[in-house]
Amino acid sequence: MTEWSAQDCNRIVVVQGDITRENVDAIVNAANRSLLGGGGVDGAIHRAAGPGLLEECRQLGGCDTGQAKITRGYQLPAEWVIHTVGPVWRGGTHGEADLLASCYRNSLALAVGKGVRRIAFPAISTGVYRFPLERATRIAVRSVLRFLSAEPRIEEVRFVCFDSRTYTVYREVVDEFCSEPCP
Ligand code: AR6
Repeated sequence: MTEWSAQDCNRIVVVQGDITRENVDAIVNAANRSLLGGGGVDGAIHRAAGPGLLEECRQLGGCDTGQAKITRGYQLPAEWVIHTVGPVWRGGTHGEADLLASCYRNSLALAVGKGVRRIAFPAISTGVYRFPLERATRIAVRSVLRFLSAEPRIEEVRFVCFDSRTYTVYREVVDEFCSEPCP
């Protein structure tokens, strides 16, 4: 049985680019449990948002893996930043898949609570945290499609891929999940 419809698929967009430039209501940060910044997309978001973001993050008391917290976007085009902590890949036997799915679900739930209609995600855990890209992408796309199928208030979810390999894999997975079923 299909868990999502063509309309849900139409609310997903895959682009290659820099998430800090995204003109959406909220962008998601692939943070660490301290929420005090780091490298990769986290570093880029903090640089682009300016010092106000770190100041607000200091008040949050960190975040558990798989959970998410929300702040303002400061100097970013996005009004909100949703900070989520992906799992570090440890071979796949430490609940990594479920934790990664929770990142997407919890981020979207926070977004809905703030009235966000357009949101952009990076490829959480696939950089420094070494989650295998194809597996992570399938979890990301499946979790988002499931959420969208139950939640009409999110109009657009953008997957912002920094490099061309990530972009290609996302395109393939979205095409696979969203192709018409065989008659
Ligand atoms: N826009 C979109 N995607 C980006 C950008 C950008 N500006 N910069 C990098 N990426 P990573 P993780 C991609 O390592 O694996 C940090 O130090 C990147 O190419 O940023 O979840 C945190 O503080 C990759 O595809 O996040 C944590 O300690 C994806 O974003 C740790 O890294 C995720 O790579 C989190 O590791």
